[in-house]
Amino acid sequence: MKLFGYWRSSATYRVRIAMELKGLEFDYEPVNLLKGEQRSPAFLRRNPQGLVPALQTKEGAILTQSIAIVEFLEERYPETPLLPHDAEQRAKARAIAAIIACEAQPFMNLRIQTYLKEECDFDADAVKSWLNRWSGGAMASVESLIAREKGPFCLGDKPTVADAFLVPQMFGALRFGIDLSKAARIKAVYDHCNSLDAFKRAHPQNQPDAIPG
Ligand SMILES: N[C@@H](CCC(=O)N[C@@H](CS)C(=O)NCC(=O)O)C(=O)O
Repeated sequence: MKLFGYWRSSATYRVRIAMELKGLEFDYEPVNLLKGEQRSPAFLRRNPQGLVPALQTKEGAILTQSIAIVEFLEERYPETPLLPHDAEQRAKARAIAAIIACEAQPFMNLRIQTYLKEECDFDADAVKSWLNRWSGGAMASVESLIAREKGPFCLGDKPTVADAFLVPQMFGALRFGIDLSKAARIKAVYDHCNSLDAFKRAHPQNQPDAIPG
């Protein structure tokens, strides 16, 4: 398999975590978002949406959208499942992934940030308060969903898709200076995940296209 992505893209980071947790081998082809390579004709042929990640399967199909890619990996490679056995917990894991992918991360996206700064004249403070309201609000919902869960991960003692989505979101939240003073359980899960080899291998700073920082 080949993963097209960008080191600091949180949606790519989700897929890397899922693949690492499942022990899958894959090649990685960087798409430099800052240089606009996601809009090149070659990449648009792979993903007409002009977004990373895209995953080329062993059969040569190109899959897009991190939720769909992770669900594909779960179906095609069911060993080391990333969805809980219990149906209610499974729904909760999917809900956490959906809150992050649909309601927290999109506001941090490069094209949205560029729009705010270039077309809405948002300065750094305005961007930060906007992000705190919308992304921070979604993170608060995740915190309340997992607050009473036991175990070192979002939902118990095994990593699930909830962790694969939460860790990149937290990485982005720290980068964008989102207020996390009321996210104690999220922070504990984040620290635990980052102590594990699979999460370390998936970390943005450990990618070949990373800019050391
Ligand atoms: N909903 C998509 C989001 C993909 C996405 O937003 N990718 C970002 C990087 S995290 C991107 O390619 N941005 C390029 C741009 O904004 O031009 C997914 O989950 O895969």
